[in-house]
Amino acid sequence: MEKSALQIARAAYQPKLPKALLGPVVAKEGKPTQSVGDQEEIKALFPNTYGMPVIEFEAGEQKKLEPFNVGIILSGGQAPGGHNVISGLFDGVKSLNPANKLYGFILGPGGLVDHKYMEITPELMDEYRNTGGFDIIGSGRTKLEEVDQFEKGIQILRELGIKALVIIGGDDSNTNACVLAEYYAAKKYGVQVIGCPKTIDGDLKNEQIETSFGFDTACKTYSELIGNIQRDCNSARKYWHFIKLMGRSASHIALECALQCQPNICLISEEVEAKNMSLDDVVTYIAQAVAVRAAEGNNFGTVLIPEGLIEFIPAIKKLIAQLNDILATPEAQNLGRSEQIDFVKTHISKENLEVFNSLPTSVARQLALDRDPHGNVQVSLIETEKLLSAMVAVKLEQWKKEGKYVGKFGTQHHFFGYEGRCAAPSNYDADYCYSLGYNASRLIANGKTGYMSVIRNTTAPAAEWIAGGVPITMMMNMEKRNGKMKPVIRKALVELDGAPFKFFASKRDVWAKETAYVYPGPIQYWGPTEVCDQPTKTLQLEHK
Ligand code: FBP
Repeated sequence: MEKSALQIARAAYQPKLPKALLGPVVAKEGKPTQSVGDQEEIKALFPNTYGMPVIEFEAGEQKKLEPFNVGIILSGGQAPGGHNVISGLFDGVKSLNPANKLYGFILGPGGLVDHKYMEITPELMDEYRNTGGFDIIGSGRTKLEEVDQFEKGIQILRELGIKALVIIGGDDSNTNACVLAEYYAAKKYGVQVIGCPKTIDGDLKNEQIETSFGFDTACKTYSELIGNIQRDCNSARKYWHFIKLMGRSASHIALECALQCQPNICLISEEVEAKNMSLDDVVTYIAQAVAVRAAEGNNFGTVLIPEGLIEFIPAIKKLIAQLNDILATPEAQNLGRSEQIDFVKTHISKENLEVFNSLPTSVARQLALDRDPHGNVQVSLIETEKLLSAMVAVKLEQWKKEGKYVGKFGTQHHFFGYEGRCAAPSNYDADYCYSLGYNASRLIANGKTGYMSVIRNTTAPAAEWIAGGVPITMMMNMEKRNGKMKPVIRKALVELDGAPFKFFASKRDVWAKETAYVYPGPIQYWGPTEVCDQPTKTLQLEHK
């Protein structure tokens, strides 16, 4: 594989580890834990993995272990740093015994079920250290939830002598990891399952998990691009740029980019829901900002839009909930696409039908059609940025007719998501991911299963980071998925009383009116620590 000069230099970077992981460790166990909600139901569903203690590693003596093999799976959307989780795990496993082997299952959880795998050799590993992407073994969105899949999995795990499986994924994939851990524990199959918190969306976080990996690099990449657009915007002074940002339901990415770039407007879906705003309220809010800036001669600006916005407009949320139930029925599942739309139209309530019919056809179609394997609406396919700018144009035209000055309204549209998912990991993600992987090897060595690898205190220098494990059941509650109540990891949405949102809310009126843009520039890998090693603004504000 031919490499760029940056890739060659970056390959030599040795990621930092928490001090506790630099030598042999012992596991210090805390008190028994409880799930965040629905304790009785979760306990009944996970009798073998419920209530386990939180673990923190300390320097100590490592028990002698027979050689063992480990399997790894990358699950779901790509996130910068995945290769470093693998290299951390690889180095950790080899440090315990050089004869230990690491196997990667190809193209996600489906690789385990279909017995598609490869050994990760030292040469192969060296090709991918500190690089972005998941291409070393590929990723996929197959949902691991059927006994038949677990049984096919155990066949290949036994064949390869695999003692533990590490699943790198978001909330849904880690939920599946926990279900698998419980199943193997109940059957006494002797295979441990460990999860690792991944997703650019930043919504896999809680009291124990500070952030999911990839969020840092993805946000810095989008912020570079938004900064570049803002500079262009402030140079030409003739366009309003509508920028949609990935992040699925949660608005963490949009909020972090707003904190980094100070755009004129950033919508936060969670706030739209809390304030019970309609689509028209959102449009009016943007149009007002456009008119205020126009009055000052500024016919340009930037609007950041979280990709899940549509789902959070209360009337549309209600509609989606009913569509989900209808689409999950066997009757609907057996229909073709166009028949499905007619079917839902005749089965939804009158109130929801009105909302459905009021939406532009393309949005209505998207809401009524495909779900991903976990039952989520595929929000990345809805062009909210175009929908909003078109509706703002109509509103401004209407105000103009009423005699209000609205200036000129030229627009450009962007959607940033894939641009950041495979970026070369920032120093933060390179170190964080390597530590998560290395730490997973210590959880395995200590016989743990049903745990998520966790590294905390990450706003401090890496040496002071805290390494350990959290039982996955601790993060669970019951939620409706594909029409049924299921145990799932609770998704972390933007908290409106949290420090990052409060800081943003205290500044946004000034940013809306003035041109207060910040241009963050590209991620730097070498140089002063205040330029190269800073975590996200979200994390910094949360830890203040
Ligand atoms: P994960 O939750 O699997 O990490 O995926 C994140 C994400 O990038 C979302 O932000 C986005 O909505 C989705 O994946 C798009 O996925 P796909 O490319 O498979 O359609």
